[in-house]
Amino acid sequence: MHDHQHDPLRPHAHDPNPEPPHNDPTFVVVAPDGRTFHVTPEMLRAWPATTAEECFIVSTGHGTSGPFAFTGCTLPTLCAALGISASWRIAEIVSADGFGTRITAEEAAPDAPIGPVLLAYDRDGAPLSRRDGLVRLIVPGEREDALRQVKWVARIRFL
Ligand SMILES: Nc1nc2c(c(=O)[nH]1)N[C@H]1C(S)=C(S)[C@@H](COP(=O)(O)O)O[C@H]1N2
Ligand SMILES: [Mo]
Repeated sequence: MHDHQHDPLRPHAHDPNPEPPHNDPTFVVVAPDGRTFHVTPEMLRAWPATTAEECFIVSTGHGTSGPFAFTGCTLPTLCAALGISASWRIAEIVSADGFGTRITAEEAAPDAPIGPVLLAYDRDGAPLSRRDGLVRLIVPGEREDALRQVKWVARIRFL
């Protein structure tokens, strides 16, 4: 029974959604000054790539999968490509099925202990399918419950 409103940025452990909410992998980026951008996987592929080796998706209900090598863009790379100032402190990342997490600027740094945090489009050198989560947020150091491994990123807001 739910006695509180669902907050996508504070999901509780649950059965992961296996089906993409829709087929368009385009996501919206909102800059701190309110400018918005539409970003496609093709745009991400044109920007500097980062690979995170030895990633695991740890599902509390369905066990662990991996290790995987995920490739994608870091949040600082995304911001540089879009001309968003590096002075943001928090990124709110929400999927099309209402699932999300917050990434701090410290966590987003490419050399952060929890990272490199990625907007991933490849897994083990092959394109992620939409069903696999394209575009998927990968937080390599999260090994508890996969609640930050957000599939189908739909909106990123930098604060
Ligand atoms: N958009 C979205 N991302 C999500 C979820 C979800 O329901 N929707 N479930 C999370 C949970 S609880 C798990 S265990 C993993 C499952 O990832 P997998 O489908 O790659 O195994 O995705 C995470 N990311
Ligand atoms: Mo999960």
